[in-house]
Amino acid sequence: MTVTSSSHWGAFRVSGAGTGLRVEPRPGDPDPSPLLGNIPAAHRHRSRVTRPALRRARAGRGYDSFEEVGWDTALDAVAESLSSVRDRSAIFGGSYGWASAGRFHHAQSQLHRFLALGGGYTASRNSYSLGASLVAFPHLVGARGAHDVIRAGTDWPVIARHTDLIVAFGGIRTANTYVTPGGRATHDFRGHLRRATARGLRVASVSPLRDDLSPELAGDWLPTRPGTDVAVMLALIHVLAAEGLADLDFLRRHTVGGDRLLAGVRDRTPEWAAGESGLPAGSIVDLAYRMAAGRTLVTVSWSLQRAPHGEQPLWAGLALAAALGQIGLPGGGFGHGYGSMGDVGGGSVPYGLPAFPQVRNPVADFVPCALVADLLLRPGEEFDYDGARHTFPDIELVYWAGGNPFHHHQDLNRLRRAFRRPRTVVVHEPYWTATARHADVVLPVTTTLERDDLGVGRGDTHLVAMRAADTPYAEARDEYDIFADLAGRLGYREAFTEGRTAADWLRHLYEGWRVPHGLPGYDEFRARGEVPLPGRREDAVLFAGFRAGRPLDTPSGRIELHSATVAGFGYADCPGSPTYFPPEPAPIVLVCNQPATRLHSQLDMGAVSSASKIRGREPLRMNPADAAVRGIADGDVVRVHNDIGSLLAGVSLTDACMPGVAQLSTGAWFDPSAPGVASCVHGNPNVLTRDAGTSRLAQGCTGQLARVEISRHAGPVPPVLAYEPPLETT
Ligand SMILES: Nc1nc2c(c(=O)[nH]1)N[C@H]1C(S)=C(S)[C@@H](COP(=O)(O)OP(=O)(O)OC[C@H]3O[C@@H](n4cnc5c(=O)[nH]c(N)nc54)[C@H](O)[C@@H]3O)O[C@H]1N2
Ligand SMILES: Nc1nc2c(c(=O)[nH]1)N[C@H]1C(S)=C(S)[C@@H](COP(=O)(O)OP(=O)(O)OC[C@H]3O[C@@H](n4cnc5c(=O)[nH]c(N)nc54)[C@H](O)[C@@H]3O)O[C@H]1N2
Ligand SMILES: [Mo]
Repeated sequence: MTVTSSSHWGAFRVSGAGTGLRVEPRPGDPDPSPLLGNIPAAHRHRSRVTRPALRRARAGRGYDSFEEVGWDTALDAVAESLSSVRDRSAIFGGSYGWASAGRFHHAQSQLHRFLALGGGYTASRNSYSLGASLVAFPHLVGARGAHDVIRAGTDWPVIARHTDLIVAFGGIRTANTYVTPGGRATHDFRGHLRRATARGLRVASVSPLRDDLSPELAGDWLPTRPGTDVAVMLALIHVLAAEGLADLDFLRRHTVGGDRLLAGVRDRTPEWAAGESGLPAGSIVDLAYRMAAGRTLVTVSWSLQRAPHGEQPLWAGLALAAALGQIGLPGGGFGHGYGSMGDVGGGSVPYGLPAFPQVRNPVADFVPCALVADLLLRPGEEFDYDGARHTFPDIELVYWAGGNPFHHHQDLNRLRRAFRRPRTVVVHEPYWTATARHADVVLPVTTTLERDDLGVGRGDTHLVAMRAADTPYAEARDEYDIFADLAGRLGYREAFTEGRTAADWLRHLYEGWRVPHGLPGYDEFRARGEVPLPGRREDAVLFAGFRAGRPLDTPSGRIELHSATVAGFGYADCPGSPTYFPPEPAPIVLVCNQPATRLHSQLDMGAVSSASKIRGREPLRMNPADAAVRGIADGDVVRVHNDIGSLLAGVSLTDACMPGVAQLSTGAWFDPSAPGVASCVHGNPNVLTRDAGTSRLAQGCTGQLARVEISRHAGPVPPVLAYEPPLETT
């Protein structure tokens, strides 16, 4: 039997079962993701959690082995821990992470509904993806404008028709665009790029890596030191102003702070920016002229804001687009994240999608998600966030379902210390991830291949009827059934389930949603396997309404190139106008970008991810000149280290990395099994990243860059043990 399923990297078809499971792309997908190749080997991999497991308390959380128990024993233990917490703010249920595609069995939605109905929990806000953007943009362009910049930017077909030049800070990386939260049935991204290129679009890719510019695009690589984009942006504005190319009328009518901006860039010369960025002054001058000569889109990738002072490249990029005066014109102006995610510029439908209903969380306490270690280590202390001071609650119980903080957070050794603090840590996982290893109770959950669901992502073209392809692995259960049983033990099963099984909910959610869209009934939808979403549009032009006279919802109604509100917060690390903060010098800047071979840490044991490893380690790319002076040869195992931690990786030499820059993607499963050799012997870069927020304004994640030294690893190379379940052997 062949069934339809979906993932964050796209819809697909499954046949066979067990170790004979086969995956094929969805027939209608013109450009399916290579990541589908990770699914079969991961399905019944030995790293799956087979039975509920309790930590044998000996050396401490993250160091101990586990004992398998029955479901009743495990659920009794979780229910007992939940009912013994002092007050509900002592439960941290932020549980950040991507989990899997599927609108109903979405782990966060399941957990948050369960915890909220039980009395609430300390939540987390924003995302690792857009920590600075989600807080900064509302000040710059208003809350509605921020939504439009982040979720409803100019669509690709408009760019393909109108844009002459994209100035892409952080490039346009095709590998990232296969991914959209919830998935995407139709990957049309590269098609848009080819059509745009054929019409004459050119891209200036300002980036430390040559291959951040997709091969489908024509243009130039402008190699730039990481963290120096704001210097280049300010110098471009300097040239526009000095050469009479700036649109003073646009600045006057549509912004506040235009005069201050132009005064502030007087000494931001191309020569000055060249010293900061490594980009020759002549290239900056030339680029400014090209920008003014046609329809130009300035885009800033999400990666730029995942760094110290990540608010600034957003603000300076917006200021650059404003100085050019094309904001609101088709294919011109400003954009955010073209090449970061598949839904950016990827169209939209004017209505909501079916989802498991949520209830209000009665607890008001929260942290920005990237402050998780501070939350656990600093109870009762205060933190700054977006103009206010808040207090870290005292967390007794951490409940995580659908995320891997020991993949995603910075300074993993510090996170290990933080995870030792609470009384109880409960983790739901299909796999023995590093996070599961840092729990007291691990509950095995099904994967999407083992349950029915509704599959659809932001900006998607179809709603997919996801069907179970196989039985649940060993004793794994659906999150829904786990939470229903826990709610039963705690006296609120009926409130959680509303008397429905998972199958009842799927029918109910679909039926309650489909009628106004003229879609077939549930049984026919399931039989067909998918339905197209009616009313899709792909003609959005960001800020067209604003240019035509509709004010933004900022205090001034205009784009705030100077924000009195932000200035009023008095943050030295985020003043009231775009400001250049020079990055700290380092022997090598390590770019810790998204892996092209998997989604984050998911399915790292799959075929595509495994094939990329070098001597069993995550590949690190570096420039041959940097390698030569360090006596490093292609294929060597290297030790990457700084004052925060160290790791082993396998080296690939390439001039796609500019000198002084190396690249090591995130997501190799954290392996601290040989601490005498390195903090991680597998190559997870988060043992090297500093655990600090972008600024007091947004407190966003800063994991994109690390400052490191690299040397050849001379000693024996320890085995990677990250996939071996930490079970008690008796
Ligand atoms: N250094 C550095 N670090 C970064 C970044 C960076 O640029 N540099 N990027 C950051 C960004 S943008 C992000 S979004 C984060 C991503 O961080 P995460 O979203 O935490 O990473 P994932 O590997 O997707 O983790 C999802 C986990 O959910 C599990 N899972 C899958 N399906 C289910 C399910 O149905 N139920 C349950 N309970 N679990 C399930 C998977 O096995 C996996 O362990 O990483 C961040 N970390
Ligand atoms: N295949 C795959 N796709 C994914 C994901 C995945 O895990 N795998 N994750 C998804 C998620 S959750 C997110 S949030 C998005 C993230 O989307 P992004 O944050 O945009 O993606 P990254 O790949 O981390 O970074 C893109 C590029 O930015 C460049 N860069 C880094 N620092 C600087 C800098 O200071 N200046 C300049 N000019 N360039 C810099 C790097 O060279 C890097 O290759 O990707 C999504 N897409
Ligand atoms: Mo992300």
